[in-house]
Amino acid sequence: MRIDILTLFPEMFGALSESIIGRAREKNLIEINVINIRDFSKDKHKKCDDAPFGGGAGMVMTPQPLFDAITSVKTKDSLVILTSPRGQTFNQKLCKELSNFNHLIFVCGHYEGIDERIIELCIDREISIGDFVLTGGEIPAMAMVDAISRYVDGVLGNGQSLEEESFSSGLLEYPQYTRPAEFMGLKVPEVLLSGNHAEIAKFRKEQAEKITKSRRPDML
Ligand code: 4FV
Repeated sequence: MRIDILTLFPEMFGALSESIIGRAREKNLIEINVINIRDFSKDKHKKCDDAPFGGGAGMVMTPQPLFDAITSVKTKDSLVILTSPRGQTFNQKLCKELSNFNHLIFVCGHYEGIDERIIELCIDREISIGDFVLTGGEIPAMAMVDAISRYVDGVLGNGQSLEEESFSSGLLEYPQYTRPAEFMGLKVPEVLLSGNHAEIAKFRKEQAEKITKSRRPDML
């Protein structure tokens, strides 16, 4: 899978060079390119934003640098995504759908957003990470790229299941424990030390159902 991320703040994406995603990039399981929209500005001062027509607070990203940056990477197989509070809410189902595309282009708005004509001309999907407003679309793009990359073969270590985890199984995830078997007087549930896989699976399903019922009854 190839992912191109268009942003005015490339340095924000250092997190995608660390840990699981970083290793997946090193192994060429996923290609992630971070592209600076400012490099495409034809303004003599490399300006990429301007005051909104009609007045109002803040600045809007100008269309020319965005259009040329998107056009520089877009192919017939690309899906162009704008991260935006106006968009469809991102969730595990949408995540899995997006992981089936060969080429994703994330456009990160900043300030008050981007010129609407870019949405009309270039954007295929507007996607939101939730009903709140951030200063930029970079963190939403990072979150989506992280979640989507987990679906690419080989990115998660052997044995890690995409099916058992929260939202994929239809339930919130059961509690996890590791060494030591007792910590600050709190013991790991005995069944998890029993080696009885059927009992362990039963225990975990019961725990997942209990947590989901109390915290997210809407999921049941
Ligand atoms: C956002 C969200 C978000 C709005 C204006 C970027 C900001 C600024 N993106 N899910 N919630 N974006 O708040 O995706 O341009």
